[in-house]
Amino acid sequence: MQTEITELLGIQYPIIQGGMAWVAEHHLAAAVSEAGGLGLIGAANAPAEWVREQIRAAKNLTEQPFGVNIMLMSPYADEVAQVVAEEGVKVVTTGAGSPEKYMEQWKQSGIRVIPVVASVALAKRMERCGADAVVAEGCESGGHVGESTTMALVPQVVDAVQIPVIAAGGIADGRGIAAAFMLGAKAVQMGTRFIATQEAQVHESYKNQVLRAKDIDTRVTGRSTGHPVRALRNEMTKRYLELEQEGASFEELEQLTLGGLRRAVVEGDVRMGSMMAGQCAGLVREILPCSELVPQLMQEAKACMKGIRIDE
Ligand code: TUI
Repeated sequence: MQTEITELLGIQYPIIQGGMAWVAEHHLAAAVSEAGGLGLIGAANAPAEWVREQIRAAKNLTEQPFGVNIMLMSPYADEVAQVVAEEGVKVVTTGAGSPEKYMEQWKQSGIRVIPVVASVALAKRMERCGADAVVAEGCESGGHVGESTTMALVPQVVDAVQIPVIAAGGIADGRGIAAAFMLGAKAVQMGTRFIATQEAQVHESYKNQVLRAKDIDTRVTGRSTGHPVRALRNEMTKRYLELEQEGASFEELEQLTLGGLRRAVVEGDVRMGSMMAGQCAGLVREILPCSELVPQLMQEAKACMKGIRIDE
C-alpha cells in the first residue's frame, strides 16, 4: 500500500516502529525494516558512540532504510545529532522537544526529518522549519505523553499542515491503522505492539505483562513534575502516584524511576521497573516475529477499509 510516507521513506508498508528507549535497538529496528516497515533505533539517553554502533549493527542486518529517534532531553542530543549525519542515516524522528537547531545540518545531509509532536502549534512550527512529515502522538501512547488523544489530535494536525501526518498513540492492530487513515494520516507509528515481538530484546517478564494487560492497566506518573509518563501499572507506579499526592519533591520522585527502564527491559523487574506501554497494550495478545506481524497488520487494515467502502 503506497502513501506519501511510503514514497518519502522508500518503504513497503506505512508502518513505523516507535523509538522506544531501551527497547528500540538494532535487532528490532532491522527486523521491522526487513519486514517492510520503518524500524527505528531509539537513542534515548544513550551516549553518541552507542548510537553509532547500533546504526552500524543495523546496517549489517538490513539493506532496507531505517531511522534513529533522538530524545531531545538527552544530555547527548547534540552529539547524537552529529552522529546520524556522519553515519548516513536516512530518517530521523525526534521526541520530547523541538529539533529546530539541528534542522539545517540534517537537511544538508539528506536526512528525512520527522518530529513527534503532541500539539497543533508544534506541528505548524515543525512544518515552517522544514520537517518532511510529523508524527502526531496522542496521549494513549506509552512513555512521555501530551494532553490530547489521538482521535482529537490527528485530524486537527492534518488540517493545520500540508506535510504528511503519521498517527501514533493507541494503535496496535489493523483496525487502529484503518482508523488512522480515516483521520487523514498517511502512516502509523506503533510502539507497544512491537514490544511483543520475537526480535524485541526485552525481558520475557515485561513482554508477558504487555500480553496480560487489560484496557485499564496503564498509569500516568509525573503529571506534577511536568514530565507525564505512561507505563503499565505496578508497585512503582502505585508508590509514585501516592508520593505525588502527598506532594513529594522532584528528587524523591526521581529516586523511584531512576534506572527504571533498565530494570524493566533488561532485568525483567515487573514490580519496580518502568514498563512503559500504551493504552492499547490490552489489544496485544501474542508474540510474533516482525516478518509476520507487519504484513498481517496491513492485511487487517486493508480488510477494514474495504469493509466500509461505500462504492461496492
Ligand atoms: O518522546 C516521546 N516519548 C518518550 S520520550 C521518553 S524518555 C523518558 N524517559 C523517562 C522519563 C521521561 C522521558 C519516553 N517516552 N514521545 C514524543 C513526544 N514528544 N510526545 C510529546 C512530545 C513533545 C513534548 C514537548 C514534543 C515537544 C515538546 O515541546 C517542544 C517545545 O519546545 O515546545
